[in-house]
Amino acid sequence: MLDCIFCKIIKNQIPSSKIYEDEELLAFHDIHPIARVHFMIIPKVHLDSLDRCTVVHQSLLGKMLLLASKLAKEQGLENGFRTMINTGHGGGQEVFHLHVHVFGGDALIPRT
Ligand code: DGP
Repeated sequence: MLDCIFCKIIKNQIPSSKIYEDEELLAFHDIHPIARVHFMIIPKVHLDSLDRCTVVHQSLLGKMLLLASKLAKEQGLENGFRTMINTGHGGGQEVFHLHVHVFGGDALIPRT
């Protein structure tokens, strides 16, 4: 996707603070953190959102979640963390390239 900001991050066309990279996934810090530690995990293949995923993406989605747990600990979130996948305009999604937010390290806003 030519005009996708996360695709540009993958291609190193715009800078980011990367914490992990393999053939399928990339993780980097959120430019607008909402907690002391806040990073995102994205697939290198462009998928607009979770809504675009099908059964063929099952393994990829599983890898994203397992990586969330591994990286959270590496980033110092031994006591736990929160994950969030905003999906679609109604779900508050701003960047239409699938991403899992992982954040924590402060007192998080209580869920109501
Ligand atoms: P969402 O609302 O779930 O689509 O959140 C998108 C997040 O992406 C938002 O928290 C800010 C972050 N973001 C947007 N542009 C950039 C960027 O160029 N670099 C980085 N590191 N994060 C970005």
